[in-house]
Amino acid sequence: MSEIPVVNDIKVVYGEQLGDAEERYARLIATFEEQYGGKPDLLARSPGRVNLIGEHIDYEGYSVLPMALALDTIVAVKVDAGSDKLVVSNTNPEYTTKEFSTDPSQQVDTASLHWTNYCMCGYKGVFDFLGEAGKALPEAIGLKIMVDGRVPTGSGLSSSSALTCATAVAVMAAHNLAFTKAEVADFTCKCERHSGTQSGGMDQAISIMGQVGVAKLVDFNPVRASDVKLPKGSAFLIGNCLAVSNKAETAHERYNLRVMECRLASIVLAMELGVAQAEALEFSTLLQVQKLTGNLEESEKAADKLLHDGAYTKVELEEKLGKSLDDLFKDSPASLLVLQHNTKGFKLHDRAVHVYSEAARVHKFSDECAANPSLQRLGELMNASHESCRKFYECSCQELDELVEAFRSCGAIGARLTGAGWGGCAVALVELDMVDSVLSRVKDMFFKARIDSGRLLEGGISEVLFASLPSSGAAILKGI
Ligand code: ADP
Ligand code: NG1
Ligand code: MG
Repeated sequence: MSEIPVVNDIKVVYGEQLGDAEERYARLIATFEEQYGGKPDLLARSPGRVNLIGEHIDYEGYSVLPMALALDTIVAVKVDAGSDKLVVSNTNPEYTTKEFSTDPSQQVDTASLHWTNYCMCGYKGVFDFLGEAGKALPEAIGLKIMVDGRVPTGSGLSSSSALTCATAVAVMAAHNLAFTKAEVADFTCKCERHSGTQSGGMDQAISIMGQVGVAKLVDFNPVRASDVKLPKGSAFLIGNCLAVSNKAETAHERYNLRVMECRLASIVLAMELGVAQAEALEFSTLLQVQKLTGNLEESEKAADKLLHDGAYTKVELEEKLGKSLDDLFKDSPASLLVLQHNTKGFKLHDRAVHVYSEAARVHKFSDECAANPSLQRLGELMNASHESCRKFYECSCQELDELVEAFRSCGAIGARLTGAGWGGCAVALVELDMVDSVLSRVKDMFFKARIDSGRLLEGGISEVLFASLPSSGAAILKGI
């Protein structure tokens, strides 16, 4: 297993894609010195990601196909041995500084929705991991921390995981600990759940394990990432529809509700397939149910036939399961919050049909990439993925649909929302020699009206519409 690279020369790890990297590091170090009165001991970086295909299936145990972005989050850290505090600040003054005790068992204050919650997730993750592995915990030491982020927030490019992962890696290194990338990918997935979203693991896996030049097919349990070479002559463009989608804020009515609907779908579908009630209640993912039908296609057919259209009500489900939903989810505060707010019931048919069909599309996409790929076929899979997210998973929004449509009508071969959705970014597949033309036409068709109405600065276009190449995952930067 590969270790997180620890290097003495910043340029080796990072210089590949951002020309101004060195300047950015120098600025961060200077701001750190100004605020904390000394240089950081080390920096850690972890990138955002774009998911090419495989949306809302990682928490069901299915493989996904993301690539790491060049856009990243850097965390600078200095050990403050005389203190028993963590001081967490940001180079962006909009994000206020907060202090914490060094106690790793403290709860993350999810209700505050404060940005430092993700740093605390990363901090706790290091200690949780050691504790679960039965290893001795290092003595908690005071830390001065400063964050500098470039991943647009609430945009489906996973700024939250870039922040969680960069903090976890910085905290690990500050304590002179060294874990493998697979270990960090695994515990950062779990620890980001302290923020209140019942995260599946894709974002942390690619943020840690991403590599220059290749997308990754990420598998779970245990987390693994294998290379997927993107087709020659193709490029992926990213556009931000400008509707912000903050996942922790809306988790009870969006993300965590979907996670719950999938769990309920797996139990009900297992029962419809003949599993006894008591045994079915142990099912937690649609992947487990797939073992009953044999394959994805059969599972999709079973879901389509055996789960009814529209929403199941709470009463209907409790009768069927012989158990109250509050009891079923009693160990999960995030799920109890979903139940507290839920008024519209649970759409099991649509969610399960999406999950099984999307999981199949991921395999078709990676198989296609492996052998003489047809861009047309890849584009069709991306389009079908968007349609399923829109129609069955209901995680798109009007602005995203409009942007996806704009990409397609401006020459993209396929386009879809990326990340959790409900706002944020779309990703489009284009022929390499069409990149400039598609960018300029999408700028006119989608972004010009937003510039004219003052929602977007003309000079800000490159931050919301750009081409992206697969970049490298997390790294520790020493010798600064
Ligand atoms: P996404 O992961 O798609 O960007 P999320 O809603 O999951 O969206 O995470 C966005 C949240 O992550 C922000 O609202 C903020 O709290 C936090 N965050 C991410 N990056 C930074 C950063 N560089 N500085 C401060 N907060 C950040
Ligand atoms: P974003 O949009 O980055 O918050 C979320 C989840 C992923 C995955 C996607 C949907 C977290 C940290 N990330 O991504 O695990 O489920 O939605 O495919 O919760
Ligand atoms: Mg996120």
